[in-house]
Amino acid sequence: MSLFITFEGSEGSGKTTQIELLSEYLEEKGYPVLATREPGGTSIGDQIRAILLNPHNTDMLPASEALLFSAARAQIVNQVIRPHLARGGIVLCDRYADSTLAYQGYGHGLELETLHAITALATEGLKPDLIVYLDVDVEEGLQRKLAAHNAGHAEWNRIDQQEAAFHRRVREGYLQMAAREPDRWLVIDANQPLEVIQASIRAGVKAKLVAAHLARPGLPNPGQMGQNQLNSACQAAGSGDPARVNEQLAKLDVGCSR
Ligand code: Z5A
Repeated sequence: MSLFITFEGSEGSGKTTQIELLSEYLEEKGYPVLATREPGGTSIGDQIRAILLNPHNTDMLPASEALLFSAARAQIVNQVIRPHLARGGIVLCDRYADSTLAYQGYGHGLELETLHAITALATEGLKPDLIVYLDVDVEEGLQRKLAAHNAGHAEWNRIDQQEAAFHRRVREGYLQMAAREPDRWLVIDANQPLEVIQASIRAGVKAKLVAAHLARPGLPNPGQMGQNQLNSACQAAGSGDPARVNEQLAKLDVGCSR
């Protein structure tokens, strides 16, 4: 059983923090977890990252950005993500293709159809099972990132320095994409305390683990009844209420931890 989970959100939304907490939790449960990030995660990807985020590269065109992010993505998908999924592991990736749609598409105004085509080439069609979107107010996120930068814990990169209107378009783009595919996107209010956000993420991941478990060949078909309960569990996860999702999962005749 493999699971591919990506984390999306504006700067300072808390992706890195939440991935670390989720990774520890899943490892404790015995799952083989690989946490990685974009751009980067491979030798070539890290070199591309340095070009992309260098604050001095102020004349970089949006099209160049889209192609460079996609080149780094092609490397990480082929060399890191697919191999781990093929071994039955769980991949947690800090940003993925939806970042290109949000930043280069909605943010910079590049044509979404073209970006979908480039992305399909880079990912060979690999899509996440779950996209966790941490929705933070743009100003709050930028303040968090600036505070982390001033404390020496984060870079202040070329894309951070875009104007606030750009960051608002990015957020709006994310919300539109999430609204179109509610079964794959888990939208969480990231203005909340860390533990509340983590509890909602775990609830959503548990629901996906149960779904992946049920889909394994050789297991009894959950039947319509089980499927309905599973759908309720996934919807409860979307509501951000861990108690509700646990209640729904308990009605299913499967465990969600190994
Ligand atoms: N980009 C793109 O344009 N196109 C693409 O295709 C891809 C990326 C893949 C990568 O930057 C940039 O590339 C990114 C998008 C663009 N834009 N920018 N800038 P990056 O990798 O350097 O950074 P990032 O992905 O944007 O993440 P981040 O800004 O570093 O933040 P984060 O990982 O989401 O948050 P964090 O590091 O966990 O938390 C930030 C601070 O907030 C930290 O001090 C935390 O302690 C604090 N924090 C976290 N959660 C909370 C809560 N809940 N309350 C209070 N404080 C909190």
